[in-house]
Amino acid sequence: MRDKALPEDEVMRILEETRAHDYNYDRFFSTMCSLPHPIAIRAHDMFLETNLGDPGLFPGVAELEERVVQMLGELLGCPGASGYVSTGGTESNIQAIRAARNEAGRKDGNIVVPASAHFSFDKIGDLLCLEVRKAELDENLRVDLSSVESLLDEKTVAMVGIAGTTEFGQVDPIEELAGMAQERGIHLHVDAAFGGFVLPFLDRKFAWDFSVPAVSSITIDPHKMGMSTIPAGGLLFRSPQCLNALETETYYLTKARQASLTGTRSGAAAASTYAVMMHLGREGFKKMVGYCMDLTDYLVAGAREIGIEPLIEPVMNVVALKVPSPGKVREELMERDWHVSMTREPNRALRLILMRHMTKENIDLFLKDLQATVIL
Ligand code: 0PR
Repeated sequence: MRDKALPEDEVMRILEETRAHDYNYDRFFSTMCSLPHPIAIRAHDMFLETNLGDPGLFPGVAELEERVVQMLGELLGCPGASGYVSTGGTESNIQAIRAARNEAGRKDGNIVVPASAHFSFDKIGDLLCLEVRKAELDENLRVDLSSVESLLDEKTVAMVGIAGTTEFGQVDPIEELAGMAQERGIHLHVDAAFGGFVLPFLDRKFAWDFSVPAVSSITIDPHKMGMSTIPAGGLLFRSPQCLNALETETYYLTKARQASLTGTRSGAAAASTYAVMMHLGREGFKKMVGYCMDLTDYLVAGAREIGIEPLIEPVMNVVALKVPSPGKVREELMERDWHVSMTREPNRALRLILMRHMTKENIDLFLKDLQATVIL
């Protein structure tokens, strides 16, 4: 740290200069985040210094968080759901599995997740000392049920299904997983970090949320398709006991017990999420998701015109394109200032997410570069 103070203007100049090194969203096909809705930014600013870690000092924002949980519960088929606004999908997944493990009361357990699970589940295995068993995928890149079945045993504390996989945007057969979970009395967690704000607004309907009786918990991220500011995640439990299984005593705070993973946590995330959900309503979200799906269809049609096929017919606004040497193609595209990512082996492909910051004009430009790059 410096010894002497630096004038504010000077600091701001450094910040601006450094900020200019960041890339711009309009060239991003690789991100599940997007530009926050303007009302989210206003709400975020308004609640910047609030701390939900000590909610007795900020009962106003604590009330907003409760309303967010209530609205998310309604959206996901369980109006009385318990939960809280977390920092994102990783925290929500950690906490869901931690609750399941604590409820099961065993420390030497395992969890069964699809091979397509987000890497947060590898962190979970390490943190919670659980064995992470990965079930194979079927030809549609959904988890294979017989593979799941073969991995379950008496030490399984949780099963995971994904509603909107990170790489393919695919939805696992949640009802069938729920059947297995119910039969064995195992906690079923649904990771809808991405799909949670997509699936309710698609014309095509899936059975994946709390309307499926054995679904015990859901991760849903406002900072992905919820148009909120970062860091805003959501964790919901069907039963309040699960949330209780996460509580620790907080001896000297305004509230005697705390279920969140972090202590100090920004109320800005809850305010921002609340503002967007109230302002847009289902109608606004349907429009935004419709826009992203329209972009998805446009991209896939354009890719097909230049002879490039998707790995699966897109279910939501995530597309995996089959190209030769995807790693090289990605590098070439990055040189042309396009940011795309890749899926894992054995289904290596170019991965694109069509978020609300994308436009058809930029898709046209991108497809031209993609064509040139693939021919190279
Ligand atoms: N579950 C699923 C299904 C996810 O897709 C993700 C993240 C998570 C959990 C973890 O969420 P947090 O990152 O909020 O903890 N999916 C994106 C990914 O890893 C996150 C992301 C967002 C990555 C923006 C890059 C980026 O630029 O691809």
